[in-house]
Amino acid sequence: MARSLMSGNEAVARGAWESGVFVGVGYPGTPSTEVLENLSKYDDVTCQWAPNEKVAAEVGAGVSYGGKRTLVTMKHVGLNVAADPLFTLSYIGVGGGYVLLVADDPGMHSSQNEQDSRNYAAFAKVPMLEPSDSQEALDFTRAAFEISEQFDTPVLIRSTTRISHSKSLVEVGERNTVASAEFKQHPGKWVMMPANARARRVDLEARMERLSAFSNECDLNRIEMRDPALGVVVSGIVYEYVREALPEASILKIGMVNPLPEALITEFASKVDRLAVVEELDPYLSSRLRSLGIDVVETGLSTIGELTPGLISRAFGATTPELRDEISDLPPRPPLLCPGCPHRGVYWALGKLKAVVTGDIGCYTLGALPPLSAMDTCVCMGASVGMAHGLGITGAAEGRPVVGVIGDSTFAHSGITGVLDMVYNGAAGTIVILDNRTTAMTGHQGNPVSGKTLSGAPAPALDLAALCSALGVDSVRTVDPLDMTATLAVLTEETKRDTLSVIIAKSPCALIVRSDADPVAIDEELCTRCGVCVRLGCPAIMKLPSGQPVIDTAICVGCGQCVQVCRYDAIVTVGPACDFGGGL
Ligand SMILES: Cc1ncc(C[n+]2csc(CCOP(=O)(O)OP(=O)(O)O)c2C)c(N)n1
Repeated sequence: MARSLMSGNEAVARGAWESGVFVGVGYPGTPSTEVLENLSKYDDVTCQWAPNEKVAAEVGAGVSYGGKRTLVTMKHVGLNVAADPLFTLSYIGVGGGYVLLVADDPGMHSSQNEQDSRNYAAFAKVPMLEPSDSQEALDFTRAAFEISEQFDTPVLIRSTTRISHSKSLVEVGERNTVASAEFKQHPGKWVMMPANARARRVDLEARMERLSAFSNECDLNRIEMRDPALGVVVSGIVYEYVREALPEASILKIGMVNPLPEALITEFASKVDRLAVVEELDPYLSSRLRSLGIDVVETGLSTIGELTPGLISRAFGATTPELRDEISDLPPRPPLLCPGCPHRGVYWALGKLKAVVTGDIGCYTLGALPPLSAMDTCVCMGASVGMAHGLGITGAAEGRPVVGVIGDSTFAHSGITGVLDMVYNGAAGTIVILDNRTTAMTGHQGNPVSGKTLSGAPAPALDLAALCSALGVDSVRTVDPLDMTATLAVLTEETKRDTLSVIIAKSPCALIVRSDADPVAIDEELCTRCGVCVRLGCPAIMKLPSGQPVIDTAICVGCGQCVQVCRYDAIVTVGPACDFGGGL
């Protein structure tokens, strides 16, 4: 059997491919993104980015009803967006196997909140599998497709950042060819109107009963008996941590976290003197165990953020081995907009206008950080538009313009309906679409605005200006945000309107279009150390202890934004800094 070093995300993709998956569909979001990117490398699978997770879940449903296997991928907050179809898909069940991979982000490495998606499995009444390493990521994905078809249900796989992004050895197999069924009319199953749904609701409970029996018998859950003095119940990455922190402890490793193997849990509890649950985020397992009448010892471990072997070891009073929690001697590296980032020009102009800026999620969220400090809110994808509308209604900005800023991918994801709402309700305000031609934050995925598919093939690029005009927006203008003067002028004019306007700030991400401009440097004779260039927050511009700003020509891409804000003409072009052309 061939072995390969794989991340959890690569292994899920491999498991789906081996399962004969026909279509992979999702929306990018850390830490889930690479699942679909890897699945798309297999020639015999159709893989697509959808504009958002709800659409992805529905495309997957269509594939499944057509009798083919499908993998749907998203990050935890994406499941909020996809929750509407999911909660009814559980009634309907599947044609071909339907597996939805959701990746949680404990510790919020790259997310606006922490969510424990295990709750979704219980809430939506769908089975959920939770792997502990890359081998299980592959094996559980294969198992998930089997369970989906055997029990006629969508199946969730829950990953977390450490599973998705850590690599371990995986034994890989061959691709199964799955017999395909054709779509057959079956209104009682496919059409969820009240009369049909009431019947399926009863079936759903019966299915969960059958799945509970399966959970007790399957090899996804297992008892590892060691010292019976302490038994620990775990799932996911925490299994690895507990093995390292408490090598003598007996373990009940739960791979199927919904429905739980209640008989197995009771059996394990009877075999150990003390029973503990160690889990990241919500007390999902411990509260279920307590509701079974099982005594669970308090560990004192936090329900906030990630666990580590060190934290677990200390919670159980263990002194050895010495487990380090984090590498504390690394200098902090705050995230920054890249040199040459076109978002910077918009934030500079918004700062000049003292605008109240409702923000959104993407690279441009970094505009909230000093020195730009030009974004006042950030909630979830698409929220900038609705919030600009709501804040506008209150009049609380007291004469300051209210401006919503939203990236191109985010606009396609969930900004369009917000603009429609503003038009429909006669709202005033300004929305800036930061069109950098890509989904930069998650690694430059194509989207409906960029006109590139997941495989990089050309696709029709959404004409944002035409769309906004068609929605009924009074004024739609396009600017190049690298032209700071023009951007400030357009923003000044548009924010004075008492109707709705949309400004499309269009310039490609500095990481996708390589600059051929020469880098710039500061002429210290002319520089007055006023600090305006430093306040652009460009990583290429630093301030020496003397107060003198200097430009690191090795990372300057010559975008010219600092040249435009310098009132003393002290920033000048120099020759290429390095033989790779001075660009990124
Ligand atoms: C519901 C949801 N899905 C996915 C994500 C992950 N995510 C964060 S920002 C972003 C898109 C950013 O692209 P864009 O709006 O084009 O802005 P850019 O990063 O290019 O500036 C995505 C997909 C999320 N935070 N929430």
